[in-house]
Amino acid sequence: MNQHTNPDREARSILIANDRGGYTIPTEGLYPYQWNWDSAIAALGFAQFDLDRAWTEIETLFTGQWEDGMVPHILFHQQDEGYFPGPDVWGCNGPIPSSGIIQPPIAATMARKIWEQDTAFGDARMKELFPKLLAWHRWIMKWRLDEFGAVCTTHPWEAGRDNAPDWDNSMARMDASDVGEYQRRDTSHVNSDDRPTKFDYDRYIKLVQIGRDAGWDQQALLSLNPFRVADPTMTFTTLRAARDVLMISEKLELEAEGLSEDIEKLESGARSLWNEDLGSFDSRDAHTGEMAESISNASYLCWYAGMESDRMLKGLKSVLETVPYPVPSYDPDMPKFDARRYWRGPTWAFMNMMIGFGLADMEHAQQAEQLRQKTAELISGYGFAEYFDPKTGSPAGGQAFTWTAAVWLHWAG
Ligand code: 9YW
Repeated sequence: MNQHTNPDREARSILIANDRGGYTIPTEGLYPYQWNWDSAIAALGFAQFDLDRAWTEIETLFTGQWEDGMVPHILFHQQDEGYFPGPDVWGCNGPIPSSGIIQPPIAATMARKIWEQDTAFGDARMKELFPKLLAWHRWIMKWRLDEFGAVCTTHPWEAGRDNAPDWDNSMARMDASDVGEYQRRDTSHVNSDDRPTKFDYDRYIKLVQIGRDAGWDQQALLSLNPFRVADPTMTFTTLRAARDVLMISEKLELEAEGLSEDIEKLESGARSLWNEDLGSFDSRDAHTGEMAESISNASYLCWYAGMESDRMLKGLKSVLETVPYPVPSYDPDMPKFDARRYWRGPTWAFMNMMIGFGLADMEHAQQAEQLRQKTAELISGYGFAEYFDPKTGSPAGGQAFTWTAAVWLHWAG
């Protein structure tokens, strides 16, 4: 373990070093663009020392919003050869070159927190942003719901949990034999043992090709896209965002028609992801109806979405007692657990923070505090890594990572 003697200073310097002027890259080299949910977390970090910059982060994200309300998962503000697939592969036509999928919609929730902190300019900034948050929410309601009201991911990158075991069966059914030649760049920046496999990557690229060939026409993609999985990340974050958007609209007296009905629909969608045999919220393939049988860190976002569950709380308590550096992205007792491979085991500090927000909101202060302390130990002991081995704490993936720094400043530290 390498003690980080002044993590506050280090965290601030990471945010400042990753700032590209109005937006923050997740980390130099590996991720050289603006990522959607990373930015929302970065904004919380900035809010601890520069509220104006915090707003700007989210406002810049929304400069990439498409006319129909969609907010892309990556904005390619400036071409960078170090990343694949770049704007030419995605072939999108938004106001800023971008990817053609979204990421979990946490911007409204983080913007609400910044608004509550900013008593001077918060109302004015929020009034500007609000219609954009609402338009994105409506886009998700239109294009991403399954028949039960759960929110689907249409690409493993869309849920932000690239190689989670949640997608294994759905990915295995896909044919990517004609994906063609391409050059990965991620494995030239970090250890390939910590990254998704070639089998997965072929399918990630194939899904991009399908979207591009369909001109990112969502109506067409409903039948063309072989990958459509209702999952806890998309569902819980959308539900939470809807609650926050509604609350903001009430406080600022802004139009938000249909929000209460949307929340009800999303609540039943969230309940439909409950897997009784597994004793956890789970993912479900929207094409086949098959459950994934996965207990992930996203399953523990139920409180973040305002959903109580005794079974989840029991599970979390046991994780907090038995896993040295919780919360693992996949249940360590399951055969597919892989302590270092990305979303198949490692602990992600920003997911802990969101789980912690939920726990605190729903009066589980003790568990929220326990998780905060363990996350603080992890970061102060092992640094600002992209993610960590949940058993040993050892850092993995990219270093000097924006969202880990932001988590330290806003919550853990
Ligand atoms: C990708 C930037 C992103 C995160 C995702 C994470 C990874 C790779 O890195 O995605 O190419 O989109 O899985 O959650 O936003 O940090």
